[in-house]
Amino acid sequence: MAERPRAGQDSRRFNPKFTPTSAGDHAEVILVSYHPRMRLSNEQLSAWNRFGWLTIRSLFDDRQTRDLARWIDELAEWADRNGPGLHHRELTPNGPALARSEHFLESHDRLRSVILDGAVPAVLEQLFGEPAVLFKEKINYKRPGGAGFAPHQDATAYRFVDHHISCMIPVDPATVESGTLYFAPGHSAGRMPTTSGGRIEPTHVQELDWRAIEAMPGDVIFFDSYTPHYSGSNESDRSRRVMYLTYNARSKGDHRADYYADKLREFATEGGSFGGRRVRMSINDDFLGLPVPDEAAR
Ligand SMILES: O=C(O)CCC(=O)C(=O)O
Repeated sequence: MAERPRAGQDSRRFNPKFTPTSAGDHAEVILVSYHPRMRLSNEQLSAWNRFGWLTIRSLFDDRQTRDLARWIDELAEWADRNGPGLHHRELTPNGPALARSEHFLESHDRLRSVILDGAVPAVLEQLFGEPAVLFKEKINYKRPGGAGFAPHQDATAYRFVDHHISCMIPVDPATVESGTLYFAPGHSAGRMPTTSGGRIEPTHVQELDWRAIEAMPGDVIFFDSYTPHYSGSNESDRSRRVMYLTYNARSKGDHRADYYADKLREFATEGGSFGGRRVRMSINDDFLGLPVPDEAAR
């Protein structure tokens, strides 16, 4: 295990080390500690290009991860006070539960600095080959019994720019039991055939080579907006809180305000559910949860 910088040590002199867990067959690499001048290895970059996702272990240390969890709980409290932020609920077998909070960048200074500075934008700059601009931000709480997501590509729901990279930042263990993500290689093929609601066509889903990617608090999974993914429901007895941050390349412009204005307009005109069958959290019909009106959850 490489030495971590100690308090007071000049971090600019600390030389981070990457330890690939295999010779390139998995997009799975251990980053021992973040450093502002950190470079992704050629092996990491080729795994990224080949698979469309990249797991970096321990990108955040224990203290940062505890802070993130606390700030995410603050957002959850905002949901009960009508904001700030946009909040969505679902009906789980255990009763109504908060499913998602989004659009909180302007309202939470500490989260804003994690989103706009430091390790995540530094990695993204290398994946895009240029600086990144935030497109959207959200928390999926996946409380016990919370629903999963049908196989989809995010690109079909993200208007304004045709390519994005997201990262998944868990503050609880994201395991198969708690409903972590399954990814399949295939991003380089572009858009796959979809249903009218934006899910990948079932026949196509069966042909993909799905892999469960588990992640612990501190780890970050980066994934391309064309990478197919889905998740199961949370069968564990604790929440699986995850922050998702989505960015686009700076040369493609800043579209976050347009994205949220468009989403709010569409939800206002079409309602918060898909015909009362499923709760509507995204532009696409990929969330498998049951709708619950806000009042029922209080
Ligand atoms: O959090 C999850 O389980 C999956 C989320 C997802 O795929 C999405 O929000 O598009």
